[in-house]
Amino acid sequence: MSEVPKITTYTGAAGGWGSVKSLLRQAKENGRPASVIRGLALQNKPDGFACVSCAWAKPAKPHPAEFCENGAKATFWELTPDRATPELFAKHTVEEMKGWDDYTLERTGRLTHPMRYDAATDRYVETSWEDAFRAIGRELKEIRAQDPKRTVFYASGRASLETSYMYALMARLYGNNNLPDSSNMCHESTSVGLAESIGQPVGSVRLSDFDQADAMFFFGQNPGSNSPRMLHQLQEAVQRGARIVTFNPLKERGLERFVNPQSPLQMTVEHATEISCQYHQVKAGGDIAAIVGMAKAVIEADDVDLAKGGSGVLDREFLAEHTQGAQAFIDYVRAQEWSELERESGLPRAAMTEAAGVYLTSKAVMGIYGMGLTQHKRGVETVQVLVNLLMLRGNLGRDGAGICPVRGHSNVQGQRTVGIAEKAHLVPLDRLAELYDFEPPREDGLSTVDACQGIIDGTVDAFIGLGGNFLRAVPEQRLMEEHWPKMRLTVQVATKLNRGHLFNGRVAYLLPCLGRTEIDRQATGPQTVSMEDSTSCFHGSRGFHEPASPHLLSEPRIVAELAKSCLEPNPKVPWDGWVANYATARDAIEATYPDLFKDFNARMHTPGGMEKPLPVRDRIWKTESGKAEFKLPGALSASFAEDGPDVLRLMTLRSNDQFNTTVYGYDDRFRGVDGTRMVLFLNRKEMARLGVREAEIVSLETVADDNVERRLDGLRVVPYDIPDGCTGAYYPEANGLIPLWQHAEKSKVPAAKSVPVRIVRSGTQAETA
Ligand SMILES: Nc1nc2c(c(=O)[nH]1)N[C@H]1C(S)=C(S)[C@@H](COP(=O)(O)OP(=O)(O)OC[C@H]3O[C@@H](n4cnc5c(=O)[nH]c(N)nc54)[C@H](O)[C@@H]3O)O[C@H]1N2
Ligand SMILES: Nc1nc2c(c(=O)[nH]1)N[C@H]1C(S)=C(S)[C@@H](COP(=O)(O)OP(=O)(O)OC[C@H]3O[C@@H](n4cnc5c(=O)[nH]c(N)nc54)[C@H](O)[C@@H]3O)O[C@H]1N2
Ligand SMILES: [Mo]
Repeated sequence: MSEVPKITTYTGAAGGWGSVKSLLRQAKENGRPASVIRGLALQNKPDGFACVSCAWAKPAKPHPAEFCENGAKATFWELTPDRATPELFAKHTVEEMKGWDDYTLERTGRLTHPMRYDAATDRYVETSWEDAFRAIGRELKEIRAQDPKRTVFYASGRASLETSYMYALMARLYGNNNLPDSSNMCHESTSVGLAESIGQPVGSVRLSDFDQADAMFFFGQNPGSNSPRMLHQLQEAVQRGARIVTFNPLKERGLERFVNPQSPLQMTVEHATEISCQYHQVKAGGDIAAIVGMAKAVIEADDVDLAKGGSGVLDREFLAEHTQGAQAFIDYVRAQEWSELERESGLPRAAMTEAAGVYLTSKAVMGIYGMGLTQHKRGVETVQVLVNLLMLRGNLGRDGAGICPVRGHSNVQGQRTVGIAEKAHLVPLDRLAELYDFEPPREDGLSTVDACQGIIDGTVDAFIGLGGNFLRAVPEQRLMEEHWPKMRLTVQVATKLNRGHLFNGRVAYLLPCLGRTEIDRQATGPQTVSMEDSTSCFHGSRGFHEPASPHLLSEPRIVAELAKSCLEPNPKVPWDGWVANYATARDAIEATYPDLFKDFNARMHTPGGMEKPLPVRDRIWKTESGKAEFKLPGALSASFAEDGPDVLRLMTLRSNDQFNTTVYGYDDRFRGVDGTRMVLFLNRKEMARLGVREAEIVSLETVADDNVERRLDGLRVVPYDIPDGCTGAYYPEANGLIPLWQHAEKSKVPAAKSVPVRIVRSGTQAETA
């Protein structure tokens, strides 16, 4: 962090030379360009490795360099020359390291040795793998003997299909479905919402649809930072005449204009493509109202057309043959007053009508969305209302049309596909019972929010983390950190040190693993792993770099050793065989899910990916009614916040220089914030109304009457183009402000995008640059 932060206005496009400069800065800090640059050439190639950053689709005909600024940063970050060695841990107590920020913790480099937490000295000390697995196994067995439901098996969305399959099976053999994953904080609103509405828990579009769409509606997703390779598809679409309409409280640069760093011509003249033809700064939590407003304009247009003797603008054939509940939705929409829709969305009627105009004049329409829709009280309903809008004109199961949730972690969708799920009905338990000759637990397990509650209540005794930074990513940080150490056992499988590793159960281990970019050698030679992208295509991935330390084990090996340490041997479960040859683990996946993974080993390196069947593409609806279902929202506001004179809706945001809790640096280029992450965005009108000055240092307090204090100090006020009544701060710094119970009603995704807060003034002024 620099001494004096720089706050400016960024005028450039996304991509372009800014992107190249940022990359070079990372490369320099990384100090190892040759081996890493060799790696970048292999990124997202059919014979290379799947990027460890986002889950965006990987085209069959990749660019020579099929990576983006942030994907390259992720590779650099994993292949850093720095090492967090036992010597580092000998020098610093864990208490001391709690004073380091997220950037400094990960900047210590790759973990090199298995470490045990020693409470007497408050230090991590080196241990051997044998001792670690023996001690962990002892604890896990004892807890299991008392009650297997008191252990939680968390997964961040990065682990491969092979690892994930083994991990989920381990939990079920152990005796629970306690398999929360990062998806519980992310696109669970998608998994629940789409499954109910269209009978498929994932999106319906493939990459090829981007060549055929006439219009794309973007809600609450920021491709410029979070899925930059997607900007290529958007740019190409715009260049051939497709229209993009964006709904986002913030003017995100990637959705405004883009210069493709892969195009020499565009780079020479810095010729930017305007991405969105309309940009609507909807209020946080205002999307249900905005979408209903569009639907209202569509229905009004339909009325007009019918009155003129036309056949209407709705796809009546589709509605009749394929859907249920259309009339109820149309009646609902008619009943909503424009004034209410304007108030709840924060948009004028003309904006909603104009957006509807694009919808009505497009044959193939896509609805694309991210955390701006899913992380709200009514996140599930918001997703479903977007589906309703698409269905009015038959925009499902048609080329160039469909629903497109942009998934986060590189294999988060795949983890669900192969059994990491706390909901028992999502898993073929009978098949597992038959294959492995055991009685799987049938009761639902703990989601992320449930696991947090269990940790606070003391009903969870053990936490196993397969990657991630659970304590930092979840809400209610203060209480979580306070109660976490009461657990009997905590185990973290990780590549780098993070804050979550500094809070430990009575027995605690930090187990270092290989990253996906590294060569994974097992008994039968170097191994490949596989992932599933946002468009439901599976990809093989081969590491290319020498491991960061000779002591690292692969994730499949660690999972297998954990399983063997606490479970009785089962001749049907060849843990060691799967580790010796991951292809045999893929055979097991295929045997469990024959319809999804037919000829998996033979097809996993298909250019563009091996397609998982998506029934919605063929207009097959695996819902209860056998039809696509219109669902009605419980209210027009998606937010917990009840508007009051001093209540603001806080959005917790990602910068362009982070991957979740991993902070690469302090430069949020597109938003003009450099050198600090402790900022609070407010528009000038609100600043005047609330009486706060530019660069004033303020605190935030959550507005909730549950007698829990939630406060964040030291935020610097930054004037910003953001709707009235809304404010923004960075995730994960602001996570302590989110009450655990403020989650999406139906999916339990923490409501991180409109936390009700108020500003508390202390009268301090920051230094300005
Ligand atoms: N470089 C990088 N890439 C990433 C990640 C990362 O941290 N860094 N994270 C990965 C993960 S796990 C995920 S889930 C994805 C996340 O990627 P996104 O889904 O893009 O998530 P966010 O950046 O949290 O928020 C998205 C947008 O929602 C807007 N927004 C906030 N509230 C609302 C609202 O109420 N309505 C609307 N319409 N918009 C709103 C914000 O202004 C922001 O532009 O990216 C993945 N890729
Ligand atoms: N306020 C707020 N909170 C949020 C969000 C938000 O928008 N706002 N977003 C939510 C979302 S969408 C998500 S997905 C979660 C993310 O939650 P998590 O997935 O739990 O967190 P990450 O920050 O992605 O985890 C980073 C850590 O993963 C470890 N790691 C990296 N690579 C590997 C690997 O290959 N193997 C293993 N074993 N470990 C590895 C490293 O130690 C690194 O420190 O956060 C959620 N929390
Ligand atoms: Mo995510």
